Amino acid sequence: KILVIGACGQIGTELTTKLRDIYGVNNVIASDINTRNLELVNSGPFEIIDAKNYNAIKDCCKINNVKTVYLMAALLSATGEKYPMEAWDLNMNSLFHVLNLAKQKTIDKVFWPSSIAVFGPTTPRENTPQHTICEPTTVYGITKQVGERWCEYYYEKYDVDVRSIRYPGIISYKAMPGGGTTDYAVEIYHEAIKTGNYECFLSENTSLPMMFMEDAIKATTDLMQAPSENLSIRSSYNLSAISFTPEDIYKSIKTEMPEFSITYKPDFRQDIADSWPSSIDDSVARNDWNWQHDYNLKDMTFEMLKQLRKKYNS
Ligand code: VAH
Repeated sequence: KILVIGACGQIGTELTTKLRDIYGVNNVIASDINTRNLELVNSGPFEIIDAKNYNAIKDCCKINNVKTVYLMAALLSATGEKYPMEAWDLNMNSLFHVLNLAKQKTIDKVFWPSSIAVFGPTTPRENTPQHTICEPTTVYGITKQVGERWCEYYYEKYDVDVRSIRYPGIISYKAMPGGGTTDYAVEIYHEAIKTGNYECFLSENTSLPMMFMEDAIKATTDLMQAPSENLSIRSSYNLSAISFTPEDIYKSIKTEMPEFSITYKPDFRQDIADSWPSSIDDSVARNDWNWQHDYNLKDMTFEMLKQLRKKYNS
């Protein structure tokens, strides 16, 4: 069976649904620290698990014969700057718990998300390579950089089959993102439908690597299904699809909604965004497990606006 920790989050929500489509509802246990996503809670097996609680995770795995864990719980970049020690505690200890369960063979496969946040201001910003300088300047980025080192260590030292992706910003319509710097790229679509204008917390020319959720979920399940011998990276794979700026999104929304307006009011998240690359080289993922993104900005905008109109019944 499969356990998704942090299943109520932005990625966890859609990942759980996709895994249930592939493996069957009753073979995928969703868990989170609370039941904030009632639709998910009522859609199949669900357990309240605090990702910092080793025994809670171990008991769930043993009782339900869980063999694969997707660890999706974390405090993201913006929240991590407000609560540094909580971010270190959750992001690191949850990873240790799951890696140790794999080391002792309670489970036999782990997915753990990393992020473009592992890169910092000294990293080459254009087409950032798989192997490069990583001096992250956020707590979140530090936890992801160190987490990658631990994943590779557990693979090399204890033969733990842990797999990871450095997610770019992810845009989706089903569940809201939780405290990230790229959240503007989700909020802007909601505001376009709800109010017709958006005050953006990043400057108009801030280019960041981004991806539509459908592509992120495809990448995650493709990586987890790839033959282990094909994988040359056990820290975390660079992955990207599209890079764009707030102005690019604004213009793509405007083609469908000519009356949409935007203002720019950068806040503390501008410094975080400025420390990250503007585009990523994901050729290693494309070579190792045939990664290929499907959605460009135009397709994503079309889908986001269509789905959000339905959601807001407008
Ligand atoms: C964040 N959405 O903004 C997350 C992600 C690449 C960014 O890690 O913190």
